[in-house]
Amino acid sequence: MNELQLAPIAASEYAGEVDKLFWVMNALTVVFTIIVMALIAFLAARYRKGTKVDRSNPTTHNTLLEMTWTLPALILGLGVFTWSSRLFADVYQPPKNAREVFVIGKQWMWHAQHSDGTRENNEIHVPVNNPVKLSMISQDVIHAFYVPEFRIQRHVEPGRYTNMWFTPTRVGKYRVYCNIYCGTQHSEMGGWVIVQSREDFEKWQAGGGGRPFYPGGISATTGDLSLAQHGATLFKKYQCASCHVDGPKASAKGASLVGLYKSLRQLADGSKVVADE
Ligand SMILES: [Cu+2]
Repeated sequence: MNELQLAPIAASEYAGEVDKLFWVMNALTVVFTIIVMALIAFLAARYRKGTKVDRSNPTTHNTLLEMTWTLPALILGLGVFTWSSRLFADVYQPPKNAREVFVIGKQWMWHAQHSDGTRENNEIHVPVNNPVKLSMISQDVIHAFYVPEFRIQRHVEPGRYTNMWFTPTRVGKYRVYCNIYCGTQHSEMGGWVIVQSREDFEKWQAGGGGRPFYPGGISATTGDLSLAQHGATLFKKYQCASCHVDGPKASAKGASLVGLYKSLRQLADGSKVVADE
């Protein structure tokens, strides 16, 4: 890899968009810095003490000049604001066809589970050119999942799911960093996103994927069940069905949970929310 490169390679669709914004903002900054510096130098030289210039009747106001520098600056500023806030919002709105991967952060490792039940530690295998949605939660303190080549980062918090997504565009291995200080071995809390061609990914999946040994913790109980199957086990174990009955016998004790996930529900105050993760 080129030692002198200014930024890591762009390996996701989002990375390309972030880089465009980054370079445009840099270019604008450089252009305006040059204009201001040149004017300072020119005016300082022209009006320095002792030079023979007309100092009578100095200009105090010039509307045209003021508009010429404030209006374009306002438009450019609002343009950059709109552009960047769109990008910012975009990373939290995964497309419907995204592959979902659940990520658990804990001191000091990343644990991933694919929706088919395949599990991995400190590695996430994904196929190239396919959007991937990460649903993340922490088992202990606040962590942050960061992949520089994808230009994405988000906090991973205990007791609350956070999401983000990316579409990898290049086959390769990309480092995952924990990007918020989370304890003694924070700097060792890393991993890899392994982007494979579709064929290689299918081979990897067919071969059973990761399924690593996992010492203790949340997923030790899940075996090779998918999250939905694991949920069904819990539903039976805690006898949720004694209140949350489905069908004609539905009692007033608890609402039916059939089809709950991703449906629109009305809350007691009348507002409506999607029952998500
Ligand atoms: Cu961490």
